[in-house]
Amino acid sequence: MIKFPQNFLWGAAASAYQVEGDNVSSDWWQWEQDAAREHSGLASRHYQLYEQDFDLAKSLNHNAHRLSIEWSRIEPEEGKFSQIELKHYLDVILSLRSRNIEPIVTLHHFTNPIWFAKSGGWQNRRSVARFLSYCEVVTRALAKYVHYWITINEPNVYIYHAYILGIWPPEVKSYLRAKLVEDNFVSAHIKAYRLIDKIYRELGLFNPCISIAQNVMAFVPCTMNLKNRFAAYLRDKWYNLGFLDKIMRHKTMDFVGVNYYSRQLVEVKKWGIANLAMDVCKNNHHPLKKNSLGWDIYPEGLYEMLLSLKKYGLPIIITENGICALDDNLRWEYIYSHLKNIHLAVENGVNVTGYLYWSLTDNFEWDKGFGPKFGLIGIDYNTYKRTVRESARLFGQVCKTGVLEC
Ligand code: GCO
Repeated sequence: MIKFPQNFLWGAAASAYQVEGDNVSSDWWQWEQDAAREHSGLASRHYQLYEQDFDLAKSLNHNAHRLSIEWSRIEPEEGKFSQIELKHYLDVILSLRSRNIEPIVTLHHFTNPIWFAKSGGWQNRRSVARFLSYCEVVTRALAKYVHYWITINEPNVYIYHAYILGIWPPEVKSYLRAKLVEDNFVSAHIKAYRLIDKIYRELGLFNPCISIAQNVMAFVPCTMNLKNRFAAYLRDKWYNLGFLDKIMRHKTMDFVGVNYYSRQLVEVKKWGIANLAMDVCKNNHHPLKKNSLGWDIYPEGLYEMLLSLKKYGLPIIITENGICALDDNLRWEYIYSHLKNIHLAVENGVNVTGYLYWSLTDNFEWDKGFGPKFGLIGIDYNTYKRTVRESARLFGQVCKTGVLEC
């Protein structure tokens, strides 16, 4: 029997664009219309059905839920803030609180307002000021009911897909412009942290807990030659820890938000910058079970990562961990094995204070569409009927007791 610490945050995570539906003022919505892509459309209709979803989360003994605020709803035109949408998100937050579920609120989860994207998005040096203006309006509206804030979700994933691979909007392929965006993201987080903190002090409220949600991967050398080991080290330093180190230096992180999914098997063909940064093993060496997107299932990577994050001396919340799978037995096996590795890290002195499974319901998996099924709760996209999966009930028992039966 494995017992997790008292007051552990247990629940699930989601993002507005992937679950709400009809986010028509978002750059992603426009991008979907411009190309023959799967449209997010009504997504999981969470905008209308959030009370139903939170009833299910409550029935599954969740005491925390991570959501994001859709910037393009709050500010569909630059400088014009929607009181109706601010009220909607206040209702969502109060709906969680009324069920004794702790809201963990993300301010930026990959999507931007169309007007922001048209002005150059995060490449524009005014992007930071624009983001702060949005953050101020939302923070003042929700501060009283929100203890946990995530300023930016996975800046590394967003930059990699949108500015290096160029497969997400705005489809740029430029290391230089990626670096510019990263600098603006770092500045945006640091200033947003200080702004949120100032607002809470002005309002005479408790101290909020503010961080980012950082995607981290287990970079594992395929063979232990120097190129592979050096590349794995570089990727860990840049991809996993670079942003965290920067915001830690500016003392703008109250906990470490960690999104962990998988392993990357590093096999570098030759000594070259792009090779060291990107080459992976394509021969399926050291094969592992995979999710339906082909990502390796590698729970021990989370243990190793948590040990390396101990250096920050801060509480750590697993803000995302999940699997897309048609076989729900594999979903429970994934959850169980990752929880075991989290607990092993706790036994080794790592201060993990929460685990949020990605995701509460099936949802829109960005450029992959609705195919990947991550949800604890399945969605029938013809009727929007919710079906609680067996893995959700098994996880719900752990949420209730804090105990993982061996
Ligand atoms: C991410 C995002 C989520 C994804 C999830 C599965 O980590 O990329 O936070 O929006 O849907 O991780 O890929």
